[in-house]
Parts: sequence; structure tokens; C-alpha cells
Amino acid sequence: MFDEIRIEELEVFAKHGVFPEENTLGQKFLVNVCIKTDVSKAAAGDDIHSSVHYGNVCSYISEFMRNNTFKLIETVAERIAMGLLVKYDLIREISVEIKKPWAPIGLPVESVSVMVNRSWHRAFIALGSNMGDKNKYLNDAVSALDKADGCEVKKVSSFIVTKPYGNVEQDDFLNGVLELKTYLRPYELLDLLHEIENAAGRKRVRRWGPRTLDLDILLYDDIRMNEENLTIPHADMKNRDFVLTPLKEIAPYLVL
Ligand code: ROI
Repeated sequence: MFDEIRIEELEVFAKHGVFPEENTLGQKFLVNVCIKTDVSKAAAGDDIHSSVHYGNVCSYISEFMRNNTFKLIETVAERIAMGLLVKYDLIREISVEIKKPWAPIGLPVESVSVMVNRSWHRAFIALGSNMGDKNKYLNDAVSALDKADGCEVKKVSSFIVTKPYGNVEQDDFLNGVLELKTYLRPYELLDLLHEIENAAGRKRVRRWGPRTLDLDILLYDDIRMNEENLTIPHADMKNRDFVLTPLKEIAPYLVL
């Protein structure tokens, strides 16, 4: 589906490591990167501005690795992957491998390495509130999500007043749906939604009780998962007009 731009064995002298001497003496690191992007526009126009300049990517990596010190090459790889995803709009997926050919482990080894893969995902999030200043709770949630690391709100539906669903006697809800671009994985996204709910003073007193703010993952790319505290697509969304109506407004093309 995507084209690839590869960087192989970029050499950087830096100070990452768990052992204190690694943080003072430093050692050689080798970096491999595979960028998934669409190069057709750049190729057609023979224009570097429509592509990802691999020279600039190499400088970014080299500088980042020399100016920071981490214990784990996992951290180095992940931070580079995320930094590049955010910096270059054209990068859709990226893998970053960090190798240590001189790892001081006291055994003969060719090299040790970590490779991380990160990419952009599209999620749809349902928003609901039926306590206090409902409109403010929903608007604040939209901006909190837009400001969060690795997240960008692409579309927000109108907010609609809905009768409580599920045989519950409580105040009317204000509901909406937003489309999110994110590099967070489903469980990381779930944690972020919980943090935002908690910041809005959400108390989990009883199931289906009134709430200041409720945020649910409806869809995440095309994935299907059924785990103890996370089901995607949302288990009951097809029965909930308060979700389907705003979802249809911002994504009428979706086939559920
Ligand atoms: N009913 C409506 N109308 N809107 C909601 O957001 C909502 N959320 C819930 C329950 C209690 C199921 N009912 C709802 O969690």
C-alpha cells in the first residue's frame, strides 16, 4: 500500500545505557529506519518538498541521540519514532531500530537491538455528559484530547440532547462524537480517556449512573478486540442512536 524510504546503519556516538560507564564514556549506535509514505506526488513532480528528506531525518536522529541520555534503547527508539511521526505529516508508519554493536555485556555478541513500529491510527470517540455544565464538559474534553501527546482531533460532531438510554431515570444527556488521529495504542488511548474523565471530576459510583463526562472508544481503525475492559467496536453502539446520529454526521461513508 505505502512506499518505503529506508535509512540503513546510520552511525551515532551517544551515551544511552543502563550501566553508568555507558552514560559517561559513550559508545557507537547504529540506526535503521523504514518510513512508510506515499512518494507518488514527489516522484511525479521530482520535488523534494513533497517527500520526506532522508538527510533531515538523519540529522534529527543524530542530534536527538547526542543531546539526550536514556537508559534503554527501547526509549530511544520509541521517542525517535514518535518525534518523526509528529514532525513529518507525510509519514504514515515508521519503524526505528537501534543497535548497539559494542554493548558491554561481557559476552561476544555481534550486536543487540530494539525495533519499534509506530503509526497513525484513526479512532472515533463518543462523548457524553448529563451533570453540571454539560456543554463545557464536552468542549473541554475535545480540547484536552487535541492537546494530548500523539493526538489530533480531526472532526467534531454537533452536540445533541438525548433522553437517557438503558432504563435509567436521570437527567438528559448531551452527546457527540469526534474523530481522532492518534499514535496511541488502544489501551494507551483508554488510559488517556480515563485521565480526562477523572480531571472532569467523574466519579464511578454505580454502573450507568449520572456522569459529568463519559468518553468511549467506538472504533479504532478496523480492529476488533474483545478484552476484559475494552471491546472495539463498542459492544452496544449499534443500539445507541445517541452515538450513531453524531457518528453519521462526521463520517457518513463509514460501513459498520
Ligand atoms: N443515554 C444517553 N442518551 N446518552 C449517553 O451518553 C448514555 N450513556 C450511558 C447510558 C447510561 C447507557 N445511557 C446514556 O452510559
